[in-house]
Amino acid sequence: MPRDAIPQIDAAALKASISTHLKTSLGKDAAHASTYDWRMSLSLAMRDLVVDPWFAATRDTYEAKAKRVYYLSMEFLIGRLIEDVAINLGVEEAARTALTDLGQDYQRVVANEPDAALGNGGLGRLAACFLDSLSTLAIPAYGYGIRYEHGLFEQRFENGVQIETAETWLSQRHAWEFERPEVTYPIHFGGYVSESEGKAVWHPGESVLASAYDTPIIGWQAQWANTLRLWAAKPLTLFDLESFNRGDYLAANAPESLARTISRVLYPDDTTDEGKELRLKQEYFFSAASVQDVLRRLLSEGHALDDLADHVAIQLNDTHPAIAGPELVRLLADIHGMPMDRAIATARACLGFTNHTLLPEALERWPEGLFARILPRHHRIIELIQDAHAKETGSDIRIIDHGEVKMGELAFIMAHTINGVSALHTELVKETVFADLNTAYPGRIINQTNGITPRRWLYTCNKPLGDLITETIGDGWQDDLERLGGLRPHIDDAGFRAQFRAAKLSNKHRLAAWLKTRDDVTIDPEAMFDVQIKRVHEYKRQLLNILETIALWNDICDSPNGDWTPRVKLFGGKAAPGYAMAKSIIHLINDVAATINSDPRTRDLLQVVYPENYNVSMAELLIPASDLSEQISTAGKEASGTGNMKLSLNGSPTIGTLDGANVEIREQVGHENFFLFGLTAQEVEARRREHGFSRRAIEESPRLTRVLGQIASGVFSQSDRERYAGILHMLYEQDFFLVTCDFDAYFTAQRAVDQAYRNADRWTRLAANNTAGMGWFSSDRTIRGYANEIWKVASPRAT
Ligand code: OAK
Repeated sequence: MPRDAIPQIDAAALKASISTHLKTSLGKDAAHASTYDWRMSLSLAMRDLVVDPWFAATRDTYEAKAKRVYYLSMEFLIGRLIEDVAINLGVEEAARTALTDLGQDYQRVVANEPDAALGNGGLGRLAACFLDSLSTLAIPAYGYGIRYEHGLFEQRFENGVQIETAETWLSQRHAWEFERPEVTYPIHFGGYVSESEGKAVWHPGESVLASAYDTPIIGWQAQWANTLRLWAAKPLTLFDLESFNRGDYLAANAPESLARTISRVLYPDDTTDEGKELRLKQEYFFSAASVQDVLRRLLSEGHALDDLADHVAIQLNDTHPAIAGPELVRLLADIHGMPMDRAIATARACLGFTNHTLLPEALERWPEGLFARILPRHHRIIELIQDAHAKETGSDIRIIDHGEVKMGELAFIMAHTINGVSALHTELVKETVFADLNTAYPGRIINQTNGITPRRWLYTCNKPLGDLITETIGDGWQDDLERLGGLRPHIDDAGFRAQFRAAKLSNKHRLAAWLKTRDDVTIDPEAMFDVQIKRVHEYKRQLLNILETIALWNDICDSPNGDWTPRVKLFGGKAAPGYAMAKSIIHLINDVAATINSDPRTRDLLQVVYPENYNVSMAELLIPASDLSEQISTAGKEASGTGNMKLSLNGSPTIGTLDGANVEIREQVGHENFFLFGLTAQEVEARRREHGFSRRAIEESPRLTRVLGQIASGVFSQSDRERYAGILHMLYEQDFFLVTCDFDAYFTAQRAVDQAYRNADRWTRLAANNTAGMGWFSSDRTIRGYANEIWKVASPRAT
């Protein structure tokens, strides 16, 4: 490792650099600088430090002619970068001191940075963790995505109802990016295809430019930096002069507004597909720009297109970039003259595809007419891919079927390897969504269980615990997380347990102080913090949690002198704006919170708190402060989960079902350190087939019957009996996600949690065993798996 790549900078030099940027980049005098000015100056000073390691990485890749990974993703949920970069560069203390010397508070400046919310949830955050690990492992890689002008919407509650407003992170300058006006590609849509001398020629109807913006992603200890290249859509011609001269200003601006629309907003859907023309254009826009960029780089390095797979590994993050397959075939065949069969084989040899959901509504399908209108040449190429696949396998599985283009089938057939994201999920992928394709191509589906970066999700966000770990087992765990196992023998030491408890308590105080300042909400750090943070979806069953909360409230009211364990139930998460049931669940949680929190009988024992606008930065506060992690999805529905990993790593045991990566977490941390309940995936399937199962489950549970009666009679809705009629009807008549069937088991498991928590020593053992057992869930381990089993890449620094 060329250690000299690590920038050496002390507080004085950093202070000088910040001051210079304030003056020359921001044009501000220290006396009149705002927090924004200081934040930008600090970011630019730190960005300067990233450039040398970034150049060194590019140089080494080039010199070694190393194979590169290209990670294509519609979403990169990266959050804030200042602390992340400071930690990776090892300059956090210097930055703190420098700002203090300049009369500024480091924490206030850090908090001024808007979250880069270019993602919805799990899939987007996983992509961000992967970028961190790729750089940490010094694997040459590019992340490719869209530079959305508006990231994920901001959430407010008005009388408990979710209201969405546009997010505006780019209304300020983005400190970390480098604009690349020289890197542009034309992207075409529509038109028609003609044949001449056996060659297909696409005559597009409209075109835009994809223009690159690069953000360096620095790895642990600044050994390596990769690039996140985001594409912005721009018009080919800035405006239509002819219309302008006629005085038709609207028409004059049309090319610009048409183009800009493509990269304007992130679709706010999590696992459901809107089926919008614009969405298809977004997908093609960034996939086509990325593939053109890949080929340009390959050719500029003097490689032959036939050797593509020796130099290039392209990973499709779910089906959103699946059109990259046919686009690659189009470029190889139509533009570079490769025979079609060879073009298909060459493309496939470098494509991998990750599936992130089993929900049928999330499997993208496009109406064939729409698809053929927007991408006429790709429509034809997909037919040829389908023919080649039929010839190869003898299977009659179709990509274009019943008037729809099925992107899951396309991605599968065009990829050499398909992976699921947890052991259970991968088995279910083989048995359900891709059962037929698994038979046609046996062995093509493999598992790569997700992971999380321990740099952001422990070392940075949880300093008290990080320090204790370092004090106990030494440094080095940050990029070798399995070392956490070394904590196990210390768990028997009462002194260690006391320190572990103290670390948790200080994180709880930090969260309590933040809630007080931001929302004027008071919570007691001595109470158990019970946390459910994730997108709001029926399958994730926030509804189960809030129904149990009501039942607990009832029990406390019935036996006010019982031995209760004080709890704060914390929720965080957004619902897709068009998802009425999820929004109704949010409303119910807020209504229940208003009722319970104002009840003097239970105020000291039970509280419900739902801070608005959950995002990555809020997660960084909530996760270290959590005592109990709610992972209660209907078994068979959560592909993996990664919040489950973050919480357990931070010493927050799970109450959960056998779903997604919960199964593997439970194995790693030990069954006795996990609160299991609920039906298994197989039992779920069987139960669903029983007629009237939910009505029966309700009748058999007096607690649940009472809770639903209270909701129906308007106890939580100011006597409005209609407000939750939709939820109640769903529970009685349908309950696809089996909330009713798992209710009693969940309630019982929660009481076991209460009992364990009352014994502080026992609880600390549980919590510490979670931290000690989570070493396997580093995204470094996951990326090593992809590198060895899918991409076949190594670091040029590996000796
Ligand atoms: C989003 C849109 C379409 C398809 C899947 C998603 C998504 O976010 N899936 C989530 O991916 C995470 C990363 O693999 C998993 O941990 C979650 O379980 C899964 O819901």
